[in-house]
Amino acid sequence: MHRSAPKSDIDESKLEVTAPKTAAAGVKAVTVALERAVEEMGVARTARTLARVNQRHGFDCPGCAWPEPTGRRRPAEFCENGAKAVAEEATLRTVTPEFFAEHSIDELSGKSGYWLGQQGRLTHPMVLREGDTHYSPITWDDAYRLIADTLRGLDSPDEAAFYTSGRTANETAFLYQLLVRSFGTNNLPDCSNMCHESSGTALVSSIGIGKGSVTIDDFARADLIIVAGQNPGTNHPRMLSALGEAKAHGAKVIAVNPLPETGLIGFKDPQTVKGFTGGITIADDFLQIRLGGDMALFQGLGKLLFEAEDRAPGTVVDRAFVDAHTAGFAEYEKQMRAVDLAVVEQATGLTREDLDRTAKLLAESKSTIICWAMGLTQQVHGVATIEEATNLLLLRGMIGKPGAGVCPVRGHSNVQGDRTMGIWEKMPETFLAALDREFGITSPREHGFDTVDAIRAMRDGRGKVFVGMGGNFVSATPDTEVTEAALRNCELTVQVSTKLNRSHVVHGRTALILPTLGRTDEDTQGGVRQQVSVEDSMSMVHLSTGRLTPVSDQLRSEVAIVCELAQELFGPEHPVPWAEFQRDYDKIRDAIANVVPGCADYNAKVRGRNGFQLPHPPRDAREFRTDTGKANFAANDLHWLPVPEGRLILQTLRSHDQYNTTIYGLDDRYRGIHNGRRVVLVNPEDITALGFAEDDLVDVISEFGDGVERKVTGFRLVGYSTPRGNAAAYYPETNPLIPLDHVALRSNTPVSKAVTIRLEHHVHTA
Ligand SMILES: Nc1nc2c(c(=O)[nH]1)N[C@H]1C(S)=C(S)[C@@H](COP(=O)(O)OP(=O)(O)OC[C@H]3O[C@@H](n4cnc5c(=O)[nH]c(N)nc54)[C@H](O)[C@@H]3O)O[C@H]1N2
Ligand SMILES: Nc1nc2c(c(=O)[nH]1)N[C@H]1C(S)=C(S)[C@@H](COP(=O)(O)OP(=O)(O)OC[C@H]3O[C@@H](n4cnc5c(=O)[nH]c(N)nc54)[C@H](O)[C@@H]3O)O[C@H]1N2
Ligand SMILES: [Mo]
Repeated sequence: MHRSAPKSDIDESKLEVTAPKTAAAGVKAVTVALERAVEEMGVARTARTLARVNQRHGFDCPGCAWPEPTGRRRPAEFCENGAKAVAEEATLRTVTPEFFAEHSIDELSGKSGYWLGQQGRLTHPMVLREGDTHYSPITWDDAYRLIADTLRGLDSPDEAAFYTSGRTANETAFLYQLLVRSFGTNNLPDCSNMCHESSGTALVSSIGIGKGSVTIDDFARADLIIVAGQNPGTNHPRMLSALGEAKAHGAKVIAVNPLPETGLIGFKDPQTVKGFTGGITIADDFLQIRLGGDMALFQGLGKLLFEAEDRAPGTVVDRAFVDAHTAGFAEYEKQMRAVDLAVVEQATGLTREDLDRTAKLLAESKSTIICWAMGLTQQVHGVATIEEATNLLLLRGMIGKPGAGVCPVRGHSNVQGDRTMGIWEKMPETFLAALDREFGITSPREHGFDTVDAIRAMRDGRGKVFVGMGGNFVSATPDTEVTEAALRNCELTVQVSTKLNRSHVVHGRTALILPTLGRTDEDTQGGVRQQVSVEDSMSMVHLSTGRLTPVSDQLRSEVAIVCELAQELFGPEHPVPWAEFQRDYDKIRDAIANVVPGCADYNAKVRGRNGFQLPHPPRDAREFRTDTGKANFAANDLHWLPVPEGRLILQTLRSHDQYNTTIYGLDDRYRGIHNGRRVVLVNPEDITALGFAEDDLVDVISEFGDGVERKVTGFRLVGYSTPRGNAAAYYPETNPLIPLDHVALRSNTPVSKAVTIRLEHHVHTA
């Protein structure tokens, strides 16, 4: 069997900075992907695994939520970072009971998240009881009993919170929320609360459904694609192929970003022969916007579109669409006409020429798509910003027509599916009623905790049990010190995980680690191989089948864990057929078909060639199920982020060598950062103006006005192309800087992309 030694921990003194790359992907991406894969899993397992990523009879890539093409699939339908995601999971390194006997919690809590993740796959259920210094093995039955006893001992089911990360498959997600609601709470925080919650909130209000309205085929039909607040070269690399194809059909692509992200600016498709030789520039235009300036940009463009309509009446505003399908147009028009373009220039850092050029493209476009990700959602005014983007499309009649629409590009591979299956602290009454009808249970109706509220509850002693279905709650959430104390306050923390992470070493008085199968692992129940299903960013649902032999016979599937726990918790008389669900996942899908809208005949449809597409009324029929029965123009007051004197505004983002809190390696190749992660990217003129020099070691202090000093130390200053007054640094190292109460209005999403900071010279302490 192939095994390689885990890597040693990060030594930031080895950090190197080189010039950022001008083109993404290409041959280098292929070699990096293969090297990582072979290192983790050996040649044979690499070949077996990578050949099945995103193929019709293979497994869904555990990387991002970008859809697979509907037509011919290429033999390698994955990217460098997908291959890293697979290698990370399919590694042959293991974390065994011997490992835990050797390393105390105290020791492990001194290690970086990178080191923890590199140790390998978890192999056995482990427990840490009050006063223990080390985790020790526990049987599955004892683990379930411990959880069930603790849950039953609570004063109220609302004292427990059940988190979900977006890798969980539909079948698990459906059963997990069923367990939680049967238990009696809606406390279902999920990673989406920190991710696209702002998109969902805005889109439900504007068009009546919180999902994107385009399909992958629309990309080839669009003539204008705006990519705002997103770094696809790193986080959705296969999207670059779709953008490349759109360009081949004549589309123009505009990147709106404070950073000149590699890939948008240059791209070599590793999957085509041409990719090995030349490359193309994806973005025809790059608007280097200031952090938090997008709302101003979209409003400025709105104003310019009305002015263009004045110059050539009947050519810009899609009157027929506006009259037939929308509400609130008059107020929106009034608001836009009052926009002050001088303020827009100040807020965005863009010139009048930039605005005019973009408005002209919008006015002339016959089919426009607007894509976005965390750069828009993780802002105080993220919801309003997305509404403004949607306003522009509504004005031009760009929803529910080929080649046009809204495209929030999701993060985790099944984060959208989890929501469809009921993972939400405030599912609508129709869903809860259907659930109750199907199973004869009574779901609670009071809304539960989202992620931020769950942390507040645990901090204040109102939350006593935390269960994590995947993810790394402690590292993914803001205000690390507060969150860690909140988790430590719990009576019991339970993590269903594939790999070791910080949420295992920052724990409640009693803690459990339940090791589970991943996407790539074969899942057999009662001797029969099972399949699960997932939904991508464009509402396509399809099956995923793992084929690898699990690294330990102690691993249980997430479905099995939920079903076994439910039987322990509820006893044999419970109306939900948990044992039957565990034996045959088709039975779960039959129940999903009865409960979840759009899922009728799920088992048959999901086995279709490309799976099936969930209904989307605006996309399918220009039907808008909003409070007005029409698409709503939103009228918002303008907000933007002036930079206080002597301060910077910091965004926290991903390197090219990580998956959220999972650090694959220390090489952010595209941005020229190597062998380390503690860097702050700042405009060189700001570095000088603030009295520093490039390469200085600094401490970063965030200022929220609540009297708390939030600080991270020993970061290297790197001069980088970003607007004056803006800075960037990696997450999760900078999460201690993000105040828990610094949240987006209406979506309660932590504001990870706009933290006011000041820098101080770092003083070495021995
Ligand atoms: N390899 C890999 N793939 C991933 C992930 C990963 O960690 N690694 N994570 C997955 C997940 S869960 C998600 S949510 C997605 C995240 O995908 P992205 O949203 O692309 O991720 P971030 O690294 O947070 O990058 C945010 C981008 O927005 C820009 N930005 C920041 N603030 C602003 C702003 O105010 N305005 C504008 N216009 N732009 C701004 C940043 O410069 C950056 O390019 O990727 C998914 N895919
Ligand atoms: N500052 C800052 N904070 C952020 C963000 C940001 O941009 N800036 N982004 C936010 C976003 S968009 C998101 S989505 C969240 C991510 O938050 P999470 O989803 O909670 O975090 P991940 O790092 O994706 O979780 C990784 C862990 O999941 C477990 N895991 C992996 N695969 C599986 C599986 O198949 N099953 C199970 N049970 N476990 C598995 C492994 O143990 C691994 O350690 O972070 C948010 N936090
Ligand atoms: Mo995400």
